Amino acid sequence: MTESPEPLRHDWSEAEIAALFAVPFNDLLYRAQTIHRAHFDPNRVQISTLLGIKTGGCPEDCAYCPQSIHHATGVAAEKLMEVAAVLADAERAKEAGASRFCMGAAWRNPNQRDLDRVCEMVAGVKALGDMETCVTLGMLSADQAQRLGDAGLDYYNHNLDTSPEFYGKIITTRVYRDRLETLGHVREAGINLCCGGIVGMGESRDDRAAMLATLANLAEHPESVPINMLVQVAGTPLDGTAALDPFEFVRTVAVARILMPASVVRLSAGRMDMDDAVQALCLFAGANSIFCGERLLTTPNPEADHDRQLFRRLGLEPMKLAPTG
Ligand code: SAM
Ligand code: DTB
Ligand code: SF4
Repeated sequence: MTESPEPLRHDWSEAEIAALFAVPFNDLLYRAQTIHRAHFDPNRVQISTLLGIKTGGCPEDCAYCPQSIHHATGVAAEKLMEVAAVLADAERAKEAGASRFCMGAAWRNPNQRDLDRVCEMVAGVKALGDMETCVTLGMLSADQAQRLGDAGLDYYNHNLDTSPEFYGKIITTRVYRDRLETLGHVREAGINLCCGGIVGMGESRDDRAAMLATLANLAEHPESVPINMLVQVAGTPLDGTAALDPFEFVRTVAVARILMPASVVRLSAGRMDMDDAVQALCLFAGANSIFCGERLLTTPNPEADHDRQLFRRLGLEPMKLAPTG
């Protein structure tokens, strides 16, 4: 914490953000790291663990997603997991050092019966102690968001994924406004927002800038901003998309850090396709959260042991939860 933080801004223009993307790499990273240090301990990284509690069979047609019924990816449609099995997994995550347990369901939106069970899961994970909860279930009504809040949910993940302009090229079964509406319901319920997107889907730099502008210009910045690198899965329409220059990914992280200085930025999906040096650059550029554990929802993630070694080599420590009560 080296200098006093400037006030958070919510009036970024796309041109200003495009100009940031164009800054020489070293200057951009220096600026991002300087801002990062004003808000966070630069050597602490938050660790989340992810579990798919309901996998496959999703009616939405997101072009990147292996869980959509519209794409033949070989991911089988499963039923919502039992509460006890989820809690056993959460216990393991806690022992492995996770400070947040994230549960994802391949739904367009939850029905009331399923939501009851997810609320039980949230309450059960909270009762283990020392771990925050996050769920991502698709669209929510105001009432559903409230019920999750009442169950003690800490974070709701709902990504904008890309720019408003590019959105229709990636998803046709819902519109950008639907996402923004759910984000509003989550906010009204007093739940922290985890909201970011995916890069490497064939979008332009302007699209990346426009997505970050939308996030940064929300009335309040999302507390958590996952930046995913597309994980290409055979059978999805985006399989075979030209790979993004890894330095452009690092730039996206740096710009997110500059625009949303007090938010935790997550180096999210896609680490299997990044070497350790690129990940280290992302962590220098302002990313301070990762998913640990060898599986994301349906695709592989680095082995826990590999991440432990990476932390050791970089002198990083897991971020501790703020004391409650
Ligand atoms: N069905 C809910 C929804 O879409 O809101 C929740 C689960 S969905 C799998 C959560 C997020 O995972 C998506 O918004 C997207 O950002 C990310 N995701 C899905 N497939 C991905 C992939 N192949 N590569 C990178 N991120 C992906
Ligand atoms: C997010 O932004 N990334 C996570 C989480 N939110 C739910 C999901 C990544 C999924 C990657 C593809 C898969 O494993 O199926
Ligand atoms: Fe369904 Fe979510 Fe996958 Fe889209 S990203 S197909 S909504 S599981």
